[in-house]
Amino acid sequence: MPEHSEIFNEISELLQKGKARDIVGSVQKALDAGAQPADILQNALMEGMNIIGGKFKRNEVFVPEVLIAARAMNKAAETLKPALAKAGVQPVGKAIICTVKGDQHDIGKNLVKMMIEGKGIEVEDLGVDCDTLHVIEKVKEGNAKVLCLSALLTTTMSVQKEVIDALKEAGVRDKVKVMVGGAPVTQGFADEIGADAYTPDAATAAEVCRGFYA
Ligand code: B1M
Repeated sequence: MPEHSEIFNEISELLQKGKARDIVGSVQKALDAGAQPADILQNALMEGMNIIGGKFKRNEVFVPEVLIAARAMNKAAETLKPALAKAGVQPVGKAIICTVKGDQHDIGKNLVKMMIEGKGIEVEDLGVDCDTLHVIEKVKEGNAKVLCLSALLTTTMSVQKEVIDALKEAGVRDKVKVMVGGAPVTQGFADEIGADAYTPDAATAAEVCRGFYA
């Protein structure tokens, strides 16, 4: 049996049941037992979220169940955050992250944020359903070098293009590197809309983002 698989299964089950309070204890237990934070993320939390995602798709669970699982995921991720950040270095610069207008999904965005922070980059989180003009204002006023845009719906991925177009219109396109991601987003789409980078997952996003501060 792979190392820590028992506690990883326990965490996955708790996530699927939406047991936000219990999951915090189990994540801490896994950390105390020496499990790597990235493994807990990938093999316990993401695993559980994928299972609930499949059930959602097959209409075996509905929005309320997914919401309480999402809440548990966010609680567990908060518990993991210090351990993930420990691997980081001195702050090397600033980035901005948000989920685009019309989109409420924040679990992936939060993971990308945490992993980027783990690389020693300060991240300003503008939240979900983020107004495009607000994003542009933040880029104008701040000194962020990278702008990260998350979109989970086929209907909101086009808003990533809207943001890039608005950056151009405001004359600040060159001020930031734009990174895009989220389940429906592809490299082809990123190329088409003129993004500087597409990454399929949080760990790769953090690596690519760090590369922009080299
Ligand atoms: Co929604 N939802 N949802 N949902 N939801 C999906 C996305 C869906 C695929 C489910 C399905 O039908 N199979 C589907 C989209 C279909 C489509 O567009 N083609 C869908 C739908 C339809 C909807 C609603 C419209 C449902 C409804 O109301 N009828 C509605 C829309 C609300 C809105 O946003 N306006 C809705 C609502 C919800 C909840 C509120 C219930 C909840 C969100 C809670 C929350 O986020 N706080 C929810 C959830 C949880 C999901 C699923 C089940 C899980 C998403 C998730 O968090 N995954 C999802 C099905 C699925 O993905 N299996 C689904 C885990 C997360 C870690 O992965 O976000 O993909 P992900 O992030 C990954 C990568 O994509 C990447 O890194 C992350 C980690 O490695 N990544 C980036 C993400 N952002 C990145 C940015 C980067 C780089 C990488 O650079 C900047």
